[in-house]
Amino acid sequence: MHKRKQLKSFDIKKWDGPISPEIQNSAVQALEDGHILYLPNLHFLLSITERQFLTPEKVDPKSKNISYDLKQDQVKGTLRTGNEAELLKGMIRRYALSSRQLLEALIPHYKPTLIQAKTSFRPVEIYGRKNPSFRKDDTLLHVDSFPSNPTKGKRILRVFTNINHEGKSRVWRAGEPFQDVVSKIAPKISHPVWGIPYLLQLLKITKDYRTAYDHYMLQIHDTMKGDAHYQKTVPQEEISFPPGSSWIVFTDQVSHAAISGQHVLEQTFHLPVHGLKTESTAPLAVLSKYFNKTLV
Ligand SMILES: O=C(O)CCC(=O)C(=O)O
Ligand SMILES: [Fe+2]
Repeated sequence: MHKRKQLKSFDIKKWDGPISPEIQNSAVQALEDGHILYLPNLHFLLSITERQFLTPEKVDPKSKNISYDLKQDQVKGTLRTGNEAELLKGMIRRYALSSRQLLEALIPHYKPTLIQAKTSFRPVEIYGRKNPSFRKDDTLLHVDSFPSNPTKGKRILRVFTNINHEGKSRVWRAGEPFQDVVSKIAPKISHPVWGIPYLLQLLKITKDYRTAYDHYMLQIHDTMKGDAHYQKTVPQEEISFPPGSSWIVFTDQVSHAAISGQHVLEQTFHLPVHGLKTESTAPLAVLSKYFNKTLV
């Protein structure tokens, strides 16, 4: 049996609630404390025609996932066209809307500030997948931070659902609490260099200004992944998410690695720190305290 102290289970069966205030309160607290909310009975139903999409075929070889932007109603990363592309888009769009409904029902406190970002469908087996750089290798423990996408302190909150139809779990590893990541990793990282963030933005390497916060988060991400000794020796536990289960996690806070599995749907949300119930556990607050300065 796997130890499951990182997980907090909630018996939720519907995407659109209603959910009692007791459950709402314990969910938001567990999430902000750095737990993974595990919803073993929340599955996402596919139609018979949608099941044809459960294959790595026709994924654009340049991108490992198929991504969807709800605002633009646009899919990227698939070689499918015409009616097939429309059906695929419909499936991912339904997940985008369902995961939004879920968060609004489960954590109404976030509703006014929650920003919906990209949705993804991940039909490629992650075990043994080749990565262009260790920085892109999500089988290594990391906290999320993306080089071209500064969040300027905003949180990264993600909803995942395993839609595998062959009984295959998604296997993750979860590492140490964010505080511990910072005390071990932060002493090794470099500080931002004056002028560089302007240059990165000017050259469109970043989509926005890379704040000191984004700089440190990216350094932590890269340093964790690049340190083989850390990867091997840090306390970690394996977690299996079986088909038909969902989970919600602040991936900028919870150290995680995705080891194996195929076919998940994922929705990313951003949340400004003032939208949280407790700001003190946010990476922004932890890092500002550690470096004793304002980071955004
Ligand atoms: O695909 C997965 O299971 C998770 C990969 C990962 O590290 C992430 O999406 O942040
Ligand atoms: Fe990640």
